[in-house]
Amino acid sequence: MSVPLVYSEEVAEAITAGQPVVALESNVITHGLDYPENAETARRVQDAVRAGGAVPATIGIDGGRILVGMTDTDIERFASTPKIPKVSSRDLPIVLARGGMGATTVASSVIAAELAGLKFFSSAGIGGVHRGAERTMDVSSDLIQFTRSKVAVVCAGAKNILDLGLTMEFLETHCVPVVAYRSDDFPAFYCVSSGLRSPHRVDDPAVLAHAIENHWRLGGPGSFLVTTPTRPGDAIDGGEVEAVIAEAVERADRDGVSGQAITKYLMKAVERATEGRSAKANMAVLVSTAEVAGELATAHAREFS
Ligand code: PSU
Ligand code: MN
Repeated sequence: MSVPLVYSEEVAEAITAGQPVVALESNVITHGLDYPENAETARRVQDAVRAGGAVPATIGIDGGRILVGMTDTDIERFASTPKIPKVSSRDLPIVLARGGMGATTVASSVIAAELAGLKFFSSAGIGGVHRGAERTMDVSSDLIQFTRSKVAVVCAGAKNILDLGLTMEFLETHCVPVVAYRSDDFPAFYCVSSGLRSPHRVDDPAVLAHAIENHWRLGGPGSFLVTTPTRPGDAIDGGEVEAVIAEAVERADRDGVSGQAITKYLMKAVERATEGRSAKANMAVLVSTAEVAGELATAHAREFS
């Protein structure tokens, strides 16, 4: 018996027609933004995938089943229902068995994408190695899942509340390809650059599609990471937020905030320090990443279907 997947009509039709589909996470809806901005943003992200030429498949858990594609009604429900649990890969079997709703992280969403036969997934910010991980061992399951699920992950890097140098090292050690699409550096979510150069730059979507397939033909067991930076006009200056983050990381340590709660704690600190500008930048990068993912999935389908 396999895990039940429930496809939205739009996604089911796209799969039948061989159209490109981009999977999206739902944890960003329930835990990343507040209502009603989260619902509005989730809809705009889906529209951005469509503008890129592909069909969006927002992933979520409901009543013991994995939703592959959400309607506007589903999105409204996920966005407005309080206390939907964050479901990462290791939580997935339990939440599915228990029933009820669950919001998927990048890790659990790529599991669902692979099960559903979808080759592309997009999220503006992936999880990574946390600052101080040498003491806390806080490394996101997202990174582990990238070593296991054959999905192309389009993102704007990861937030610089993480240790992006260590995150890049982890990806290298575990043979996860990283390509900066039409850019040179590994981006840092709403910052155009993390200050780290990406190991590869590719400008041609067709070349990128072939690189992704080559990874799997060569026996690569997991994901292929593609980064696309936010547009400079929507970006936040990395230097500006660095001091705030460093201070908030120390404060979190003193207050005993760790584990699953740390990301939200640090994001709120940045939001206060930038007087809400980071929230706007957050929305912009979610939308621009999804649009590029739609374009890349479309180019991939052109090469391989
Ligand atoms: N990065 C963000 N915002 C987020 C997340 C990551 O900028 O909301 C979420 C994503 O769903 C990601 C998850 O998959 O946090 C990683 O959580 P953890 O570090 O607990 O694995
Ligand atoms: Mn963690």
